[in-house]
Amino acid sequence: DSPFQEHQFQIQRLISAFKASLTPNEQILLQGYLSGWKELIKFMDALGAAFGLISRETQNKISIMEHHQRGEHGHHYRTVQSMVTFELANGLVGFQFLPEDQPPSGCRTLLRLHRALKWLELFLHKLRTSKKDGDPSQMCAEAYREALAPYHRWWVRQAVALAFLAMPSRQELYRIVSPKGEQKGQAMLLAAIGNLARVYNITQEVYASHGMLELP
Ligand code: 1PZ
Repeated sequence: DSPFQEHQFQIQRLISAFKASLTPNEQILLQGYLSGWKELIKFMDALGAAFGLISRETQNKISIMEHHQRGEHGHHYRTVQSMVTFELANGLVGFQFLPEDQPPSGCRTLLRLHRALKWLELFLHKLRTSKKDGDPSQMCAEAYREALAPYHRWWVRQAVALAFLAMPSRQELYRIVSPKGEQKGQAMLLAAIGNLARVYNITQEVYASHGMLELP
C-alpha cells in the first residue's frame, strides 16, 4: 500500500462513514457524518484546482461544526437530533437572520451540507445509470439545478457553472470511484447512494418537523 493512500479518495471510506453515522435507533452521529464529508473533500481535490472554491467552502462548513463540537456545549453536538434539541431549546437556531457577532448555528450550517448531500445523491445516481457517452458536466448541472441552485446567490451559481465545465470525463470519474473497473464502480455507487439517501431522509424529517428547511 502506498503511504499516501489515506490522502486519496476511497469510496469505501465514504460508504463506511455514512453507514457508521446512523445508529440503530436512527440517530445521526455528527462525527461519522463529518468524516464522510472529509472524504468528499478528497474527491473534490482529486478533480483538480477548478474545484478549490467548492472544496474550501465545504471545509468551512465542517470547521464551523467542529467549532461547536469543541465548545463548552460540545456534548450536545454528538448527533443531529441532540444538536437540534439543544439549539432549539436555547434559541440558538437563528430563524430570522444570520448573526454577525457569533459563529453561525450548527443547524443552519448542517442544512447547507444537507442540501449538498441531495445534490450528491442525484449526481451519483446519474453517473451510475449513465451510458458510456454520458457527460458528467451535464449530470452535475442538472442535479445542481434541482437540489442547490434555488438556494444559491447569483455569483455562486456562475462560479459553480464554471467548475462544472472543468469536470473530468465519465471514464476518469469512474477511475477515481473505482480503480477496479466500471462494474465494481457501479456497485459501489449503489451502496454509497443507499447510505447517503438514508442519512439524508432522516435529517430531512428532523428538519421538516421543526420548520427548519429555510434557515437564513
Ligand atoms: C464535484 C463537485 C461538485 C460540486 C457540486 C455543487 C456544489 C456547489 C457549492 C458551491 C459552494 C461555493 C460557494 C459558496 C456557497 C455558499 O453560499 C453556500 C451557502 O452557504 P451560506 O452562504 O448560506 O453560508 N454553501 C453551500 O451551499 C455549501 C456547499 C457545500 C459544498 C458541496 C459540495 C458537494 C459535494 C461534492 C462531492 C463530490
